[in-house]
Amino acid sequence: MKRFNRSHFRVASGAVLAILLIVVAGTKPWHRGFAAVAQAAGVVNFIATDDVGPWFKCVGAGCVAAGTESLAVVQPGTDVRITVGNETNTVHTFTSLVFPAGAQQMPFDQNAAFRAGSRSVTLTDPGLYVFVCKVHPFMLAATVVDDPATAGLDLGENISLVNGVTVPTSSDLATRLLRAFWLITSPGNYQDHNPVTNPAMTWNINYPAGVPIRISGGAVVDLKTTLEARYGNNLPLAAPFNPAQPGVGEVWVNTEYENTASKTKPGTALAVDATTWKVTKRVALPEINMNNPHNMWTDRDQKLIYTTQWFDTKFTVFDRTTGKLRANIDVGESPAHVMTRVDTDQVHVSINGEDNIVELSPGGKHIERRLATQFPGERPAQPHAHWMSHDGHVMVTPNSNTNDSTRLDIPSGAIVEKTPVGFLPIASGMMPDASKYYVSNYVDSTITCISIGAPACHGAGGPVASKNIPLLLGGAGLANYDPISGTGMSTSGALPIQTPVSPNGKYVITANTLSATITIIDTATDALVKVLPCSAGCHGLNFGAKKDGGYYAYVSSKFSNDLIVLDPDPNDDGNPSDAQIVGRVILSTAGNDEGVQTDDQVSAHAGMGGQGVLPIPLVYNGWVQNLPNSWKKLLTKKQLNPIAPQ
Ligand SMILES: [Cu+2]
Repeated sequence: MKRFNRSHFRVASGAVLAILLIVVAGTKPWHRGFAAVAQAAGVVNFIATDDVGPWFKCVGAGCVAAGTESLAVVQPGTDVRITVGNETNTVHTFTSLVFPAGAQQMPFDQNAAFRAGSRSVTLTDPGLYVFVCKVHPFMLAATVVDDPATAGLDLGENISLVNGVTVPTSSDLATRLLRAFWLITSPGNYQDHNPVTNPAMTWNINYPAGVPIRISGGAVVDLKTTLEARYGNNLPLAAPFNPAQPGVGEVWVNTEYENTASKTKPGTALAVDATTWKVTKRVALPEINMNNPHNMWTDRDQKLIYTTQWFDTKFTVFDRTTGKLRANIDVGESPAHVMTRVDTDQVHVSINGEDNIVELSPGGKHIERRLATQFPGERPAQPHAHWMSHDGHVMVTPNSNTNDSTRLDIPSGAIVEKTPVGFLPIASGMMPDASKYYVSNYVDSTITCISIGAPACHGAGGPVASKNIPLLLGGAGLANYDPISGTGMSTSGALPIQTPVSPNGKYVITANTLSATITIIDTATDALVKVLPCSAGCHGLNFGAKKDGGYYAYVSSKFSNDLIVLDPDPNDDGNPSDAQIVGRVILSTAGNDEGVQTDDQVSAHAGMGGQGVLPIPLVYNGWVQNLPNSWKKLLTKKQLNPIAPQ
């Protein structure tokens, strides 16, 4: 089915998009070569892996070697098939993220993530199809269904995102997603901020050369030329620098993509000293082949590190000082986030591939209870990053499989409320007084504010029970991205992930992965007030104490090896409009690893894959009051009682 929408083509021919009019004449050699390998009506196979980059790896006929192992080009009528087998240790979904507008059998999805076997769908209409795993949304597979009768690879006239947003393939949003595909699926394209291994301090994405693509209005343009004209290449990278004011304690980061020599699965946990700003410890746990450690928390005494293995079924505990393994137990498929209950010090782990939160004994050695995240008979919620209240009584979950959020009463385990949110909710953060909470909606690029008791979200006419806060589309001044021209992306948040509320309850800070920006919402208005630049694949965010008062927000990025130190409120007046980046720590120790305590040697992707961030000591209301005195004495009175009247 071919669509020709003249209004879209007129938009595309505006000055900003003049590059698209550089029509590539004739049939390109690459296109002829592609046509020869293009799979005729048949099957193209992707297999799920736990490896960095080709998480959905294309195997066999139809796969195209174009600087990525996750791309296929096929003829109309081909089945695309995903197999979850022995190259991964957990469940996945194979879900439409992008497809040609109106394409048959789209969007494609499953009722629940699956552990073994195959799922397939027939791709009939020419155009670009991108599939994602809803559990691990950086897993991507792309297939172009090419009409052999037309010149260039057919991306289709318009593409739809799974949430309904539809744009021409000539649009900024379409080409930005293409750029993100080459970035994400090829680790050679990640940002190396380490001056030792990247002395030029530039960042290059290798796109395949000589690939004509056919976009809106039948225009045929060169892929690499178009992407480089729009987004540049060999861009300068920010150099590392230390904050002038030290932090307190240390900052742990899950460098989920760092490979080490003695194990086959990726991922380490690194500790950064918040005074020297150097990596001091690396924990790879080769004895258990630790697999994609994703998120961390600690016990009351701050002596243990709890971490999840997101591409596995294991929850793992190690000693914070020595790095020695303490426990490694089966909790369920794709454990994602972990927090503790302040009144009991029990440990709560979200079972992202299933339907519950598991409650473990203090120290994390035994499973004591499972808290269901949906009512009986409902689809499994597949909760990702839950949050818990200052008194240990309230838990909220973002449910990636059901586009809603569950609020639980922790002591009884009862579901109190389920609230619809946006598409693919992924993370949450809660006010220090448990008056309201915030859920980031990944595909919609929005935040939902949800009141816990009386209406506490700020609407135009006063308090409201819930509120949708745009980060990308429909805002004024900020969050007013134009998906056609691309203006406004740097002052928006696209594909938001972690979104904690500051310990004093004044603001919500969100890491946005597609826009590579950090967005700040003022909780007094529930409006976006500030946007700052982040690194490629901006993902993890948590608050730690700044020495002598105030907080730092530490921000990790998946496709980069730096950790950003953000001072959200330098003058500590509660207003984050003066927020600024005050430091950039390099997580790669290549060329500078003397004195790093480690249990394995880095073999690839040094310092990459920044996801969970855990500053020690914990500074959130409820947790900070439980710290041992040895930690308390390093904090100010205000930091020890973050919402007490001053
Ligand atoms: Cu997955």
